[in-house]
Amino acid sequence: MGPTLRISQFGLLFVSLFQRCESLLVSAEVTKERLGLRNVCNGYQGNCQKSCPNGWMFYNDNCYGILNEPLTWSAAEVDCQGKKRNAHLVTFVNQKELKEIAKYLSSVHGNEDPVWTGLYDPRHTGNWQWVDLSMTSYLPWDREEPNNAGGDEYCGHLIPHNGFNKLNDAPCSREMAYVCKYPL
Ligand SMILES: [Ca+2]
Repeated sequence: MGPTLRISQFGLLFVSLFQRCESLLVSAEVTKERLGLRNVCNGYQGNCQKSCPNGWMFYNDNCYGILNEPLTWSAAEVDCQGKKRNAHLVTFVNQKELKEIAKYLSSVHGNEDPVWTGLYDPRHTGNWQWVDLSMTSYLPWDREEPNNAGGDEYCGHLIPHNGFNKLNDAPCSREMAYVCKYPL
């Protein structure tokens, strides 16, 4: 009788320790959310379900990553597609999303070089599209852009001055860094 009682006491102790751990994990998640740390949970080694690769940004159920080796627009898109299912060159549908991307780029890419986005003019008609078929409801072109300079600018990139929040059209053959995006 004695030993049985002791075993069940141990069982209770185990259960209560487990519950305690669980509630600590939940409160850590809540604290992270409150502090706005969800966007930087990439690289986090703990219980972070929505994790992106190290150095990538998590925002609104998507991962965004800068690739610094310069490529042409189409080579960059092929590289993005090879990274994950449904991955493409980066797209954005509103100012809020671009703001997050711009903040991320300003912190990890510096302010020197332009970066490709998934914006292009596939038929050379001035009908700009996102490569993942997102709505082109928000296209913040830089002043006097798109200007199709030289009649050969059919791919869109973010320009570094102004903190990566304006678009310019450029020749797709130009090699530059790029941002990939994929949904989690
Ligand atoms: Ca241009």
